[in-house]
Amino acid sequence: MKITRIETIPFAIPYRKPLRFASGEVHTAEHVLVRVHTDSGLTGIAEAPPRPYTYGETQESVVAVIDRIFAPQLLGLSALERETVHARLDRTVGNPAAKSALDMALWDILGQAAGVPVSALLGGWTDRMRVSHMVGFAPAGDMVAEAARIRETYGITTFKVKVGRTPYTDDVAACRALREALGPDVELYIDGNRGWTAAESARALREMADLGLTFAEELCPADDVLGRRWLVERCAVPFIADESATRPAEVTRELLGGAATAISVKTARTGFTASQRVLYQCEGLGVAVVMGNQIDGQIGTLCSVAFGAAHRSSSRYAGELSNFLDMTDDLLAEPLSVVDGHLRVREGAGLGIVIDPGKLARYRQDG
Ligand code: MUC
Ligand code: MG
Repeated sequence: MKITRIETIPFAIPYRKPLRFASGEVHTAEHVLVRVHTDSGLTGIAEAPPRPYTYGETQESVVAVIDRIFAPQLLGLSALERETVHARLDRTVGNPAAKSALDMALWDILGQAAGVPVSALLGGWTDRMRVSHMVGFAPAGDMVAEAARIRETYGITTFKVKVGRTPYTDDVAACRALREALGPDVELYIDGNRGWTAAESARALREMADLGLTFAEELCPADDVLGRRWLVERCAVPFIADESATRPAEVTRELLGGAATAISVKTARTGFTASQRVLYQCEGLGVAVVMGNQIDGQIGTLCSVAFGAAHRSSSRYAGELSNFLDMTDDLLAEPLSVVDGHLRVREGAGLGIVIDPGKLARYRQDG
C-alpha cells in the first residue's frame, strides 16, 4: 500500500444561493479533489474546501502545497504509516484543508484494504446523523422562509443561525422571527464568526435569553482574551469554539483558558486522525462536540457523517451536514440525500466515494 502518486484536481461548482456570514460569503464551491494512488491499486479520495476568509487557504494554495510540499514527502510511505505522514505534514504549520484531505484519502485506502466502511473503523457507533441546517445572512423574512422550506422539504428541525452583523439588533430580530415562526420544537443556535465585540455579544445574548438557544458559537474573537473569557463566564449555554480551535493544541488553549465550553469538529479541517484526537480530548474534559461544516460539498459531507456517526459523542447533537443542498450540482455518481432530517453513512468499503466522470470533466478547471 505504498503511495505512488497524489492527484490534485481543482474544480468549481456554483451555489444556487450564496451563503453569507460575518467573515465572508461563498458563491462558488472552488474545491480541490484529492486522489491518493497506491501500488496495491487502491485509490483514496477526499475533497479540500479552502476557506480563504477563515484560514487563508485558496484553491491554488491547496494544489500548490500538496503538489510541491506534501506529495514529495509522502511518496513511498505506506498508507498504514499515518503517524509518519502526520509528522511530515505537521512540519508545515497551517494548510488545514490540504492536510485533512490527504488524511481522509488515506483512511479511505485503509477501509478499502480491510473491506469495511471507514465509519466502522473509526468507531461504528451508528449509521446516520441528525442534520442541522445553516441559515445565512438575509432579511429576517427570507431567513424564516428558508428555514421553513428546509423543514418542510427535508424534515430538518435544527438550525444554526448566522449572526455577527451590525447592528446586532438585526440578528436578534431575525432569531426572534425564526423562533416565532418555527415554534418551540425546533432547535436554534447562533454563530457569529467573530463579528461582534464581547459587549455586543453579551447584550445580544441577554436580549435572546427567552429564545431557548442551544449553543452560541464564536460570537467575538478569541484573541480578545479577557473579553471573551468574561463573555463565556456569562453565557448561559455552551459556547462553541470553531475557527479559534482548529488543532488539538488550540482546543486545549481555548478550553483551559475559559474562552470556550464546547468545540466544533470539522473533518474538512482536522481530517479523521486529528478530529479523533480533538474528540477524545473533549470527552476527557467533559465538553460537548458539534460536527461543523466548512461549507463542504457532498464528498466532504460524506466524510463528515462517516466521522460523526462513528462515535457516541460526535453524534449526540445534530451535525451541520446540509450546505451541499444549496449547490447546483456535485461530483458524486450517487448524490447524498437528507431524509426525515437524517443523513446516512454511505455503505461499502472505505468511504464509498464514486465520482461521476462526466461531472468531473465538466467542473474541473485544470484543462
Ligand atoms: C461556520 O461554522 O463558521 C463559515 C466559514 C467557515 O469556515 O465555515 C463556515 C461555517
Ligand atoms: Mg462557525
